[in-house]
Amino acid sequence: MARLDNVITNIVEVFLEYADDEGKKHQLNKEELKRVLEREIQSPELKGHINADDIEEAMEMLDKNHDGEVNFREFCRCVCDLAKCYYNKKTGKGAKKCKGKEPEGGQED
Ligand SMILES: [Ca+2]
Ligand SMILES: [Ca+2]
Repeated sequence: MARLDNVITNIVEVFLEYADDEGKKHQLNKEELKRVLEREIQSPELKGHINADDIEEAMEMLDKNHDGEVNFREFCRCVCDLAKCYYNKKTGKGAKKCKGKEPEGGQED
């Protein structure tokens, strides 16, 4: 498979594998989210942006529609945010605003 084919199918497959594990299908609850973050993100610099040790905070950060679970759309946004962080780091654009928080929340840390 070409590289982007791989990336795209992997995003879908990783999501479904964890999201369909328990509870609601196609939704990551806290336990599932914790597992996917712990097992599928190993690079220290990416781990630094989303911390599985503080799953409450990670969930709050990702759960944009506040239904207590992470759906595929929210998961994609997370992956995309991590990609942007990596991009910024690689291109030297400064990775400061890479906590995955969006201005709509109104809170800065
Ligand atoms: Ca689930
Ligand atoms: Ca949600």
